[in-house]
Amino acid sequence: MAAGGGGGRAAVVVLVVLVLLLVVLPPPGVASAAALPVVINTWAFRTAAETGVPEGTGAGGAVLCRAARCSPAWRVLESGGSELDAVERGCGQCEIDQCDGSVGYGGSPDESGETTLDAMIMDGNTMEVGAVADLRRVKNAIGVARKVIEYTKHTLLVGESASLFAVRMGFPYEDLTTQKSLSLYSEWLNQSCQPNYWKNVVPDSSKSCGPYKRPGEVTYKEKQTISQRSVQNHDTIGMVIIGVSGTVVSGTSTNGAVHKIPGRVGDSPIAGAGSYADSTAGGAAATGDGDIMMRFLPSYQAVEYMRMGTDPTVACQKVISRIQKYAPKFFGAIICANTTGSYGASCNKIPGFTQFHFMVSSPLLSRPTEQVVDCI
Ligand code: SD4
Repeated sequence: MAAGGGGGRAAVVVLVVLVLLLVVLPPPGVASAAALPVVINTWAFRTAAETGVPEGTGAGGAVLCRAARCSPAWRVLESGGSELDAVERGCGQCEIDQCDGSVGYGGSPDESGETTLDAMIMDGNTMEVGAVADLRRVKNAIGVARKVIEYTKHTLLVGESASLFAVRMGFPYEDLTTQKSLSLYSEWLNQSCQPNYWKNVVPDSSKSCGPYKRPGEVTYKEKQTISQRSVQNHDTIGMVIIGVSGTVVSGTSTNGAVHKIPGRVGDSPIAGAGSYADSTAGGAAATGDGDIMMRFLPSYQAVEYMRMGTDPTVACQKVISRIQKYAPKFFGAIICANTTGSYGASCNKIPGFTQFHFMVSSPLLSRPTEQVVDCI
């Protein structure tokens, strides 16, 4: 009798534990509402270590942002800030820290040696977008993008006029050139301006510097090559946040493609390309060779796949596959999150780029956590 009573109690305890586990833990791969908010961002752009000291240097001596500095978005949410505040702060810190030399000032000099910036921010509740492209002499590109939402009825401002707008909004004019960008520029000049983004011009752009002209007739066709951009000179910070109430926001910031032709704008400030947010479906952000990726509006497409119920990882993979059909050697990756807080990522496998790292913060993780996916 006593043994039977003990067995009964044990069974009840086991049952209670099982019920608790079912309530507390989300099923694998599917985050419950308890898992919100979620902050995800491209690359291992963590917010820097608690010491605030960068942990190391990347290719070309670029500072690698680690732990709580590049993405203090989480702290904004924790202190009651909005999701838009958080994405602006997270990407803005990367601009200050010049994450990997490809976000913020002093990176990716164009053909004239100047650094120019692209950024966007999107509110998935109102579907408002603020974006700046080819922004010159202003460091806080995502901050200016936010002002486009707050103080204009426009979506995208570009070039010198975007800079004038920024100054009117109180941002300082600053030189974006640094010793590093100057030396990247002079190395490139010394290498006969290789690589560059011209084709079908004279003199032959694969051998010499410009100025280039249209030839009398086109004498050769561009071959499909591995993207000039690569894991060595990545890349954009793209961030997606799903707030506790399901608000979805996204943002990007980058200094674009190194040695770009002046005037070139990449995918990052283009809604649906660089990122997309819709609080009725999810959010996505892309990174990589924007000249190719923007043709496919991958972030919009990923969100639409998620709206149809596709798992975020699969949505990301489907987007990458669509691009692969036309540009099998493109360099690129995408992160996706749906409104339940489930997330995923995918990337195109090319030599030297077989895995993609991204950062996740969520209540299920005790700290911002680097995650990795195999490219497809
Ligand atoms: C762009 N996707 O401007 C951005 C950043 C980049 O390789 O250059 N990525 O294309």
